[in-house]
Amino acid sequence: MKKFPFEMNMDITADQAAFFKTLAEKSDSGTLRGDYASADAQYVVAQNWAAYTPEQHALWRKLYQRQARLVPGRACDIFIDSLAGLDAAERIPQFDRISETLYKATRWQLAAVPGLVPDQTFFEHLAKRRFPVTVWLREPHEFDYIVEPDVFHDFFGHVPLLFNPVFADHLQEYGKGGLKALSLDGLKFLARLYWYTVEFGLIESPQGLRVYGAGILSSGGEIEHCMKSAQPHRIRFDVERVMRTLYKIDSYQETYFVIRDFHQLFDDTAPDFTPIYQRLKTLEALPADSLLPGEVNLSTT
Ligand code: HBI
Ligand code: FE
Repeated sequence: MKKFPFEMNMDITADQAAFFKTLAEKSDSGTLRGDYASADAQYVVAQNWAAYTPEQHALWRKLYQRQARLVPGRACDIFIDSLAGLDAAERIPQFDRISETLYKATRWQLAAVPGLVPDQTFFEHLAKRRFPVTVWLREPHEFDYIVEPDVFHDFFGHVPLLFNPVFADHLQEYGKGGLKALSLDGLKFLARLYWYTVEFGLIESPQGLRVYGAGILSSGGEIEHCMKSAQPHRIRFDVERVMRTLYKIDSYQETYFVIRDFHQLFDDTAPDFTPIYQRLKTLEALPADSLLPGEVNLSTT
């Protein structure tokens, strides 16, 4: 039986206690998937790379091959270029080695974690330019769908973008903004921003729309769906609109928000969100499939 930190001799904050309580209630097993027993106060663990089995490396290779075939013409250039430099096609990467390369590029590093970590901890890592990457890999029967993020989602989906200096700076600012949002009761608004950008964002390119969101890039189905399907809306990114919009975690997205470039993401999310949170608290949230008057559905080509 896995142990939560509150069962061990470890001081945890109210935020952390609430985190484990809600996640324990949400999952069938009553426990999170990862092994939190050896985590330190920042939830960092050793990756223990030598313990991955040949079968796990083989499953990684299959996941990687399927996704790598899907990204040309769909993922943004920085993703494709960075991925190629990571040498991660054959086996689960060693985080320490990647951290060295990444640090030289944008002064970011990876932090090995047992799985989901409390919001505050997550934001603290980002604010210090450390990206939390889950150490465990899904099982073969979960090839197409997992409930909690695993090493394939976290690494394949998120790490390549960290090589872009503007995106890298944005994510650090997001972490600082997250810590601030906790004190302003604005977390749900900021979580929507993360969802519709870092996880499911699209970006313009001279060749048409491209994907930069990790939730799409690590998904076998959504990468095609978000580019080709006539169903979802694809509308211009607007901070307040995004923060007002509900999202679904168990289906393809009904709306994708499109940024012009990573400078837009950085610039538009730089201002103090305090007045925005205040305004949003007085408004109804919008359903995930809303299209408001004046909003234009963009073509993907
Ligand atoms: N923990 N490991 C991990 N990865 C996440 O993406 C993550 C998390 N904890 C909290 C969290 N995300 C949310 O707070 C943000 O998505 C808003
Ligand atoms: Fe993610």
